Amino acid sequence: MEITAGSHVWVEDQELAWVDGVVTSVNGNEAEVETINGNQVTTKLSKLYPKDMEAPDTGVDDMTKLSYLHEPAVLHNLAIRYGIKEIYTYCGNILIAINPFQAISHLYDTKLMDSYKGAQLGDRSPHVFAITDVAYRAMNNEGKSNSILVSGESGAGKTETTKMIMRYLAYLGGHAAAEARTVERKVLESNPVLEAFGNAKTVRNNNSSRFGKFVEIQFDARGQISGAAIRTYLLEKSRVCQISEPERNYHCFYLLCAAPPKDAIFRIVAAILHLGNIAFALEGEDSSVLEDDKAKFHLQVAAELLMCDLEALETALCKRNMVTPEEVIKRSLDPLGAAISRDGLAKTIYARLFDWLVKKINVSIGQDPDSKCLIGVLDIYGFESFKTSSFEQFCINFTNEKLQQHFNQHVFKMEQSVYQEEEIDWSYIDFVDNQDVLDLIEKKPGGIISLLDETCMFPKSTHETFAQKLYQTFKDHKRFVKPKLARTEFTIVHYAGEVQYQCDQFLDKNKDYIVPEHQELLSTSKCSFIASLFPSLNAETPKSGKFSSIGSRFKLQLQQLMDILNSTEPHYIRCIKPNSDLRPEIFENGVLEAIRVKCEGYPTNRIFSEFLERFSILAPEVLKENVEENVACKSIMEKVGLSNYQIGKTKIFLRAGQMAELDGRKAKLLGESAKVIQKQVRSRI
Ligand code: AOV
Ligand code: MG
Repeated sequence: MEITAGSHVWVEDQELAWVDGVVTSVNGNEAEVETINGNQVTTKLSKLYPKDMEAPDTGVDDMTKLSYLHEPAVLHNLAIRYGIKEIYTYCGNILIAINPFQAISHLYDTKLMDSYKGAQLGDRSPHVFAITDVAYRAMNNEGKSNSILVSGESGAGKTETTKMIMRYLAYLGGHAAAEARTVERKVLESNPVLEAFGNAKTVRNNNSSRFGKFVEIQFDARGQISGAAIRTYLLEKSRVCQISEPERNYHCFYLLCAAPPKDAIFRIVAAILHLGNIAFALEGEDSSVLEDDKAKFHLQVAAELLMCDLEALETALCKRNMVTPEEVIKRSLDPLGAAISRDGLAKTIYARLFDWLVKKINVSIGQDPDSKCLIGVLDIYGFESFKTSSFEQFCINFTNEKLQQHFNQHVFKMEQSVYQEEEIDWSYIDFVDNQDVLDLIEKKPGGIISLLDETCMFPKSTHETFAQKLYQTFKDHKRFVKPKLARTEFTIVHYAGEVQYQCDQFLDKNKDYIVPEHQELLSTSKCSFIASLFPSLNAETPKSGKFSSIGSRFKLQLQQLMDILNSTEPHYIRCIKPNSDLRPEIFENGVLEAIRVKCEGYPTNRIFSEFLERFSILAPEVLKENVEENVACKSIMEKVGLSNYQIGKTKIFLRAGQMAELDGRKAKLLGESAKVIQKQVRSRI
């Protein structure tokens, strides 16, 4: 669109992200803009976006109704709605949810649930219930599994949204109230338990999920919930031992005081706390002993709680067996080695406890082997970038990349299906996704995970050699950056932004093994529950002492998840965390990404009659000709000199920017005719 003096535009603003204003003058490729907050801004023409002066003041409930689908228009629309406490907005059939950070009354009550039951999408205001209802009905009517995928950065509201989805599904597919321990109740009750053991306070979210979760809700032929399975993904083990202020450990450690006295689960949680307090001091040249009486006390309590031999626990922490062909020698660890050994023990116990809980919950809820249809609900950990991002962030962000690719493909497919329905040609629309980042991370061989595994298996490697290997291999990769002066850091250009990773703990964190001495100790615990967490021979757990890659196993799990998702009909909810000035934080590029995918095709379409109503003024003669609507639309486009648009069966499809161009012409025409009228009036006076 030609921007001239008088054009209404959006211009970038340091604080507000975007501010609207009017162009006062244009000089070459620069423009002067007077913004509504009274500033004069000089900027490049290419940095200005046209403002839709016909957009309603209260915003639109579906972004695809916007005439101009560009970043400022999208954010402005969300901001207007957020201002009137409308936290949900559609973008086609994707639901965008903005975290309100406060309870909005009646937003989730039973009356509201009633009103969404059976309603068509779009009949009522956008809501998480509406999307869930569509998924449920699609499953019932078509006999196909559906999934609801919730994504967004950390703290954006995924877990809260997921809980609402589950509540609504329980409402739709629930049993008579007389049955107290219904399946759906058990599913809902699993949430607080898993959150106690898998959520913690981080700098981004006071109740941050530190594991991924996929809940499969099974339904019988009558559409009633008949079973459920919960799958979890990679719990952040390091949190058990390493937390930096103001973050916290898992909630359960603080709930301990309220626990029933020495319940087996809390016996373990308490033991881990005591383990954490055992400090070591140097003895001789390179051996370690308990630092003081306090350490001795904690060791004793930990041993009592774990119901294992006190001396055996101390030896397991401070010594290692060296196996030589002739004999087994006990070698002492230095204090640092003993502390690492202690933390390793705590992490392993906690991880086993968490897995046990998930299994137990699954057994308690029960599976329905005859169920043909399910609704899967995915709630993963959101995108993260910290001052020091480590292996955990690498895995979390890898998950988000995978999901983003699924999302891109889904949006693209939906676009295609609209085009197909309208029988327009879409074959030449290029589709670019984030495959290159995924290749960088997971390609086998040659990706980061493969290189990490190779490094872990080579005895002499260090995190420095790993970093060097990365620098060499990916020096020309456009998604990989070696930061200036970096020796052990690397940056990945993720779809959501750049994240710098510190690789000094990548090797250790990728190795999943249990120290044989720890295994031996706990498998002989007198507490049968603890001993059962450490069975001596278990095909599922990695062989003690042998290297097993966490990264590779995680990659495999994610692939299996993607396979399940690909066999379902997906529905997407994108959560956004607003900041004080309502600008979605840098990491919420996902929504804009959907819009980018749309913009590669025909972001705007209009039913012929609507289009004619808005633009027939540009070629009034076409209406007089009494031609078919589609021919009239074509004539207008030809007269204005626009090409590359497409005429479908009922709608005209416009390329990005064409709507604005048409509006520009219209405004000019109206301006000119206003001048003519003014002249006429003046001449009459
Ligand atoms: P997350 O799951 O997306 O982050 P949560 O769902 O835990 O984020 O939301 C964070 C906090 O925002 C919650 O504890 C609530 O206080 C508030 N909140 C979110 N959604 C709503 C809502 N619909 N109504 C009211 N308050 C809400 V993470 O798990 O960190 O990626 O790892
Ligand atoms: Mg969460």
